[in-house]
Formats: sequence, structure tokens, C-alpha cells
Amino acid sequence: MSADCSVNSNISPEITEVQNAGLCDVQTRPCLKFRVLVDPATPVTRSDRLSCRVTKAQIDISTGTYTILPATTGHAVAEFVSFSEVTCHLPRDPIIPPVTITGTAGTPAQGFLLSISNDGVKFGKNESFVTLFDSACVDCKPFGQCTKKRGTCLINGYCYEDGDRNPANWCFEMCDTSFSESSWKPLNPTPDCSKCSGQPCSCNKNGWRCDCGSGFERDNMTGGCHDINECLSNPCSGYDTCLNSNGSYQCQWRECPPGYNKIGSGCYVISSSTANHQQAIDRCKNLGGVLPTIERKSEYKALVTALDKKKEYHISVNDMETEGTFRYGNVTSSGSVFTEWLPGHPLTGSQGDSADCVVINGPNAFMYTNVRCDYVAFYICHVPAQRRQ
Ligand SMILES: [Ca+2]
Ligand SMILES: [Ca+2]
Repeated sequence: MSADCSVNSNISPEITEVQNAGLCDVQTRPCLKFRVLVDPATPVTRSDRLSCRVTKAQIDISTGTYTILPATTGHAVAEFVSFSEVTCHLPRDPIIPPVTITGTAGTPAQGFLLSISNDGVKFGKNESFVTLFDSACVDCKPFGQCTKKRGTCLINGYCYEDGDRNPANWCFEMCDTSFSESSWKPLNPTPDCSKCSGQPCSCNKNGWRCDCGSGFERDNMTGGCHDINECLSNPCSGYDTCLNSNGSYQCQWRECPPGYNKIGSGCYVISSSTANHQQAIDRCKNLGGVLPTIERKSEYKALVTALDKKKEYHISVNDMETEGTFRYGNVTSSGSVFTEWLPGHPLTGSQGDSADCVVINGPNAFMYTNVRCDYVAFYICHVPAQRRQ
């Protein structure tokens, strides 16, 4: 062996002191590392092979003693701090505060024996003892002398303070030390679903939570349920009216579009303003309709009962295309056109040449009167009524 610094690898560092007398409360820090001081006579070497050896010890809090578990010995990461100081990493903390509790039993206190090696083979003779514990229900002194604190619960190996709820069964079980320090006191809560708008609620770790069903959505501010207004997304077809309701909606069947009235077998708007023939066509188009096509006398009779006998109304009949041949404005093929002409109408000759439109003439018993197309009158708009499927 040459006289270089590798000589030190043959020395096994002896621990003289452990951080905080070997005690670590998981309530104050994670307890994943311990600093240990080493006798300067057996110095630590900065080397890849520097390692800590860790052996688990089981602590019995009923007697305040520990039992070494030899089969658990293993090497752990060691960090070189100085020739007389090392940080040893411990196995992942076995003492988990009961936040992420599972069915697995915990332990409120856990011991470890530590020793150090410069070469990963030869370890110091003095093994040091460290104790990890949860001060929520355990008090510990060095060397695993742990006792349970009175007035706390230790259930399935986890600590709880008086009044704590079971995180896995929040609404129904509680640590009540006047009932038991080692088991849950069953609670008999009344579910509080008052803000859920009639929807059910269930328990989670924050208490009662609304289970908003279909047709409802959760209010992020209050946690309550409120009705979804489905009508805002226009779910109904045709002229149907959407009626929102609590948790649902309905489409109410309607024969005529909004603004139109059912008269006879059609849907009509009777104007309250006047226009010439083309303006009347345009205004009806804006209302989704057309000037009316009246095919049967029964329809004509029904319609005129809704009209004012002091007014005249544009309808679609005209002879713009062929003088003397009257057609519906929105029908190109000629066919039988129902007419109820005022005597002397339709106009003929030069009068007929300039009079190509027709109004229903209220003062003259609602008979068809041939007028110029720029004649200003009231008008009627029409859409077919919707047939129930
Ligand atoms: Ca609704
Ligand atoms: Ca004409």
C-alpha cells in the first residue's frame, strides 16, 4: 500500500455523536437524513465508496425498548461533509403522518442503527442509534425510549390528536380520547345537503360534498348544485318553445313561430304599419315569412275575420309577369288562384297595365282590389303552420 491518502480507506470511522442526540420528530422535519460526527482519530475519506450502514430497529412503545431487525441491514447514501462529519440518508420515512393514509399499518416510532465505512466494507464498531417518531402521539428519548402521549389516539400505527377525523372516513369516525385512544369513535352524522338544490351529497375529507347529478352543475364558490339552463343552447327544434326547469328542460310544441298567430290553417302576422308591395315583401322576409298565398276560400274567410275592415292589406297575388294573368308572388307556375274580386276588378286596358298588385280591401267587404304596386297599404305575412309529427 503506497503512502498516499488511500491509506485512510483502511480506517473505519467511529461515530462520536449524532445530530440532536439521534432524535427526529417527523412533525418538525422529514427525517430522511442524519448528520453524524466522527472521531478525528478515525477520519472520514472523501470517496465514492464512503457509505452508511443502516439497520432497522423495532420500537415497542409499551415498554420503551427496541429490537434490532438484523435482516434489514443495508447500505445507504453517505455525503462527505468534512473529515469528521458525514450525512447519512435513511430509508424513506416509514412514519407517514396520516394525510395519505392507506390500509397499511403505520408505526409511530422507528429506530435505526448507523455505522460508517470509508471503503464500503469495513464499518466502525460503534453503531449509533437514531429514533424517528411522530410527536403527535409519542414522546421519545434517545435509544428508542418511546412512550405514548396520553390524550392522543394511536390507531393502526398512526397518530391522531383528540378531535381528529379519520381521513379515510371523515364524517363517520373521530379520535375521541374519552371514548378510546386506540380505536375510532363512530359518529352518527346527519348529512348536510342543504346547499345541493335537492341533489344528494356524500362525505369526503372536507365534509359533506354535493353530488350534482345530470342537469345540474357545481358552483365553485359555494360548492352547491345549481340548475343548468339548457335553453341557452337552443336544444328545441322548429318553432318549439324551450322551458327550463330544475334539473331538466322541456320543448313545448308550437304551431307558429314567435310573433305569428295561428289563423285558419296558417300562421300570420297582420302588419301595424304600411308599405308598398315591394317594401311589404321585404318586411315579411325580415320576419321569416312571405306575403300570403291564399289557396282556398275557407282560408280567406278565416283570415279576413282577423283583419280591420277600415284597412287594406297587400297580399302576394300580382300580374307583373303577364298582364291579366294573376299568380302568387312566390309561385312561378300558373295554377288556379283563389280570388274574390271587387266588382270591376281586375282592372283592364291602360289602368290594368299600371295596376299589377292586389290588396284585400277592408272597407269593401275585404274583396280583392287591383292597385299599383307602389300603392301604400298594410300587409300580411305568412308562414305555414308546423304539423305535429
Ligand atoms: Ca335546467
Ligand atoms: Ca295589371
